[in-house]
Amino acid sequence: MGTRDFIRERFFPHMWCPGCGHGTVLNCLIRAVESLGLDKSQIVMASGIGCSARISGYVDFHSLHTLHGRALAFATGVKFSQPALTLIVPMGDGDALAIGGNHFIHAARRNIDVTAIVMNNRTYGMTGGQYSPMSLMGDCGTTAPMGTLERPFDAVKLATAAGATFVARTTTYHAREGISILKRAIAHKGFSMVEFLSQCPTQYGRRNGLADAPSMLEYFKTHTVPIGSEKAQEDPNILERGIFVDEDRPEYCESYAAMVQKMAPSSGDGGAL
Ligand SMILES: Cc1ncc(C[n+]2csc(CCOP(=O)(O)OP(=O)(O)O)c2C)c(N)n1
Ligand code: SF4
Repeated sequence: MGTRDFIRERFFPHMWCPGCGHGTVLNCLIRAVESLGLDKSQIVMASGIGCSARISGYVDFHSLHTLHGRALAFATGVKFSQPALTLIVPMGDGDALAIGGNHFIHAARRNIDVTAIVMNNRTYGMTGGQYSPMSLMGDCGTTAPMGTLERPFDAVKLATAAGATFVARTTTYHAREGISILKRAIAHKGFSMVEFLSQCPTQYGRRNGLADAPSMLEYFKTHTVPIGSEKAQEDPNILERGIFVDEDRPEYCESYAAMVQKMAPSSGDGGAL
């Protein structure tokens, strides 16, 4: 199987603006899936609403395009009823951490075997550039014309504190790194969170001094460093990239199956209590 086999070509051309980073995330994802040798009939993608969420239309997996903020709830239901399937959930930063924030922390806490990809463009792209919980302090948006006064979440710290057993960050500039992180995240047994800094030149960049995709990619290049680099300790504007958490803990569906097994009447005793 080649990468094109994972694409629904009939839905192209895609709806993303020229220079949008979400296409790069799609590209990294299908390359990761191809190199893992996964059977596409065993993959389910559940997404909510947003430019990021539209990715579910372009992949030739089983796909559910659901409600804003609720993708992880749908994914949890699918995984719980069919634990052998591979669940991938692409979300925007608004989808994952604003309206969907509660689902996000609880899916992480449960350690259900789902790969959550947070496509962080620091804005609500689809609805016209409102600020999001990932907008940086001072960033401008349609709902913050003078700059937002709020501090952003750190998605890596949030996922880690909530209990995710695989936590990583990369950017659309670092596409090769993105492929290898997505491979590790999908192969990981448990809740995986991959934050992908993804550029939205249309709604974020042009309001925040980064007028086009190349300048936004340049920003990802100059404002991120591999984990452990001293630069990040010295400058709070520099973000670390890489895998922050990768640990084994009982996965929710497996723990539930073990409990059901324990409760099952032993053969021959008629199920008497
Ligand atoms: C319940 C509900 N509230 C609000 C909306 C409107 N809405 C659609 S997409 C969106 C935000 C999209 O931003 P994000 O999730 O960050 O994704 P992006 O478009 O930036 O990729 C909003 C508020 C909706 N569809 N449903
Ligand atoms: S509005 Fe932003 S996030 Fe949406 S398609 Fe355009 S560039 Fe991408």
